[in-house]
Amino acid sequence: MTAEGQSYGGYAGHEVNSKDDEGTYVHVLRDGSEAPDVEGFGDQEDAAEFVADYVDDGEIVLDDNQAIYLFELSHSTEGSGADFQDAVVLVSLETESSAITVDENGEGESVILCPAEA
Ligand SMILES: [Ca+2]
Repeated sequence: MTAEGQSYGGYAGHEVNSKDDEGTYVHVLRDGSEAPDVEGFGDQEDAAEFVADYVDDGEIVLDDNQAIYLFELSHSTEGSGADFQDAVVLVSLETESSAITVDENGEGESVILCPAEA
């Protein structure tokens, strides 16, 4: 997943990719992760405010199929401007399986059952 900031102060918009930039411009929070502890730049909200609904006792609480991505879209991960709330994305992966099975009908012909009959 890619997020791009608007251009500002002579800088072009910064494109940040959740895979390529993980650990630098992107932090991924899973169930049990420490809640973010970084102040919002200027009068912006702290990253923790954005994920407050998913924090209990200082820890992130998510289902196993969920993750929260915190994007920093400025051009630096240092200093007060790097507040990791320029884009905050909750991802919930669909876990219901939709396997297709092949079975035989009463006449010995292969038929596809969809959705699967377990
Ligand atoms: Ca910000």
